[in-house]
Amino acid sequence: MKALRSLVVLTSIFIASCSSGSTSTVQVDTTTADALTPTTSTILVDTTSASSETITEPSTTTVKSVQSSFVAEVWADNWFSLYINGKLVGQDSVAITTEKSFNSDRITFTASYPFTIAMVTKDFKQNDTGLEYIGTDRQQMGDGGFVAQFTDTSTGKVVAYTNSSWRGLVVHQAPLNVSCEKSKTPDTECTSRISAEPAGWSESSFNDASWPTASTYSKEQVGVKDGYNNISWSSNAQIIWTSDLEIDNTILWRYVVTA
Ligand SMILES: [Ca+2]
Ligand SMILES: [Ca+2]
Repeated sequence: MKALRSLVVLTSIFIASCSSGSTSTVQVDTTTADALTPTTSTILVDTTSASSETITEPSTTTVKSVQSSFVAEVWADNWFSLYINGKLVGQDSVAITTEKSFNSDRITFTASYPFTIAMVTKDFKQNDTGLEYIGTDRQQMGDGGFVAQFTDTSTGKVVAYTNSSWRGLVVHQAPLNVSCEKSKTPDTECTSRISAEPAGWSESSFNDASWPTASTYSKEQVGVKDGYNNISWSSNAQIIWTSDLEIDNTILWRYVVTA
C-alpha cells in the first residue's frame, strides 16, 4: 500500500514536471495520503519556479501538522469551561454566581485533526447541599443542561456537536436524598457525593471508555433561556446532560473530533 502510494506520488511529480507551460503548483502531502506512516513529509513541486522544480526530500522536511481555526458555540445552564487537547481555551463569560446566568458564548481556537474536546459544565448550587435559594420560598434543586457546536471556519462546516455519544463523568452530585429539598436545615440533612477530577482527564491520551454516555433532552425539558436563540444551531446539535438534570451538578465531558 505504502509502495503504491509512493508510486502515485512519484508519478504525480513526473506528470507535473513534464507538463510544459503549466503554471500550477502541485502540493503532495503524504500526511493525508497514508495515516499509518509514522513520519510525515511534504513534497512541493512548483513548475513556475525559474530553476525548474524544487523537491524537498522527506528526510529534511520539517514536520508540521495542518492547523485549522474553529469556533465553539455554547449555551449552558449554568456555566462551562472548554479544553482542547488538555489546554483551557475559554470559559463562560458570565460567572456562575450571577443569578440566572443564562447566556451563550463563542470561543475560537486552533487545532489539527484529530483533537479532543473536554468540557466542564456546572449547574448552579449554593453549596454542597446541591440546593439554591436556600432559606427562601424558592429553595430548590436547580437543573442543568447544555448544548455546543464546533465549526471549522475554513469550510464553515459544523464538525462536532453535543449528542448522545459524548461521555460525561459526574464529580458533584447533590442532594442524593431529594427529600431534603424543602428542609429547613438542608446543610445537615442533604447528602452529597463529591469526587476529585481524574488526573489528566482533559488530555487526548485519557481513556474515557468507562464514562457513561450523555442523555439528550428537549428545549422544553431543560427550559432554554437567554442566549440560546442567539446561535443558529445545527439540527444535529442536541441538548445533553447526564441521566439526572437535577442532582448531577458538575460534569466532566469528553469528545474526540476525527475530521
Ligand atoms: Ca442541581
Ligand atoms: Ca441551573
